[in-house]
Amino acid sequence: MSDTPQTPNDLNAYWMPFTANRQFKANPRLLVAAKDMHYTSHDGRQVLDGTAGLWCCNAGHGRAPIVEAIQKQAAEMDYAPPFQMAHPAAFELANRLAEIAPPDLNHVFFTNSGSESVDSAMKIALAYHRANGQSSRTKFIGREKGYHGVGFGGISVGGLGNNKKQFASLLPGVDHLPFFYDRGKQGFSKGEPTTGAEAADALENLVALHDASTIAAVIVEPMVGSAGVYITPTGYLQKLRDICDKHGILLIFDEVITGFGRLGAPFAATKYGVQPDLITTAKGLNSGTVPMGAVLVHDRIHDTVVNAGPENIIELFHGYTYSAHPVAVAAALATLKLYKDEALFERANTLAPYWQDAIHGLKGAPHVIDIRNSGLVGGIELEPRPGKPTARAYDVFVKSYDKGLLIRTTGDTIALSPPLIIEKDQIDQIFDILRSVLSGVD
Ligand code: PXG
Repeated sequence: MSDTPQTPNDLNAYWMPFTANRQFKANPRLLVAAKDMHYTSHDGRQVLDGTAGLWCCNAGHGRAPIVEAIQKQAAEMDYAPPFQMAHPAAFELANRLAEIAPPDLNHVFFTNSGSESVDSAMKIALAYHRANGQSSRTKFIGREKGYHGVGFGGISVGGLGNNKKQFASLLPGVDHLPFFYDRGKQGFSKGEPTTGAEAADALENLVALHDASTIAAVIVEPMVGSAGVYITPTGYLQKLRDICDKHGILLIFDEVITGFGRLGAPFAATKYGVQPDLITTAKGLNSGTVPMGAVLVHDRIHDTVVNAGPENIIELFHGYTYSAHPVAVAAALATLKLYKDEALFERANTLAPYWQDAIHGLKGAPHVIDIRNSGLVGGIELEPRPGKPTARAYDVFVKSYDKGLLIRTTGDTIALSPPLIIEKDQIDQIFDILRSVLSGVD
């Protein structure tokens, strides 16, 4: 037993993720309720949700059809084992996802998070090449600034130094594409930058370096989320697709953030008309209500792995106790229905020009050095305080919260991704608060 008193209000035992624990616990921000576009804070204030929780509550909070589906499922059947057993709704959900997925991505592997989706997709890519008689294809190509969750696979292909440096050696056989962003040329682009697609040509250099016969897959976020909201230049993703096709390399889109309407379409792949071989998802899949992720898999990959051996042999030695958990599945089915009934992906697309005008209205506000947007996502980059990176953005985050707005900051960039049910006056409110906060920070 530790000597630490374990009283209900003691904040000590909970080791918070991706948080400055001592700083937070000295001045905690606790959320106690959520409905539609707002959180309620522990001191009873309404806080406008500018981030859909953490890029996930795309349908808004406390939506009755999702809540009821979760309650009903928990009462009817809490759990069903997913290995050599199943429950009917899991098949139903896979079919619903295949319906909205890009063409030929008709198979679904369920996970419980984005990190698990990434590791699953990487394993599926390896299993595919092996079943296809190309077991020398074992390397992965990620990209500088990529965020692919926190599993060892994900941090290896990821391109954020802070997420790797504490954890010694990672996956071997990984290389990274250079980042595509150039503020001088792309700064203050409205929507997709029109320059920078040629950064994808670096994939040819990596293929020459490693030889195509050793490369399993390329994994990229079709819009860089966590690292600071960088919108992919027009034509970049198609170039990656073409180079991958030329060399028999699989292309994985990590759509944990961009999936389910964030960019005004079911997936970024749909919006940009570029076909990946695998898509990783989580977050918006059930609007963040129950932990869940999924990998959408091309027919060719599924069929090659599943048809590789005799019928009584398990084809993929991979899965999770909670794959297709009944409560998560029920939440996802209700969420997908809500997205459809309220046409929320179209709504995001329709609101996007208003959002774009509103966010670019901050050009010229104190400290703002770039503004980036697409669909209902936005990044506002601030000039860092000399010698104190992230400090200014952190102040903006705290002051915004005090004024009733939840934002996310990453480095010195404010990241915005509101629920897709946001109204125009709430968009105005976000930028009014930010304008006044930016004027008040040094
Ligand atoms: N891929 C991408 C593209 C993500 O954005 C993950 C994988 C991992 O998902 P899980 O469910 O394992 O967390 C993510 C997660 C931020 C932030 O500050 C973003 C994420 C997670 C935590 C913080 O922007 N995205």
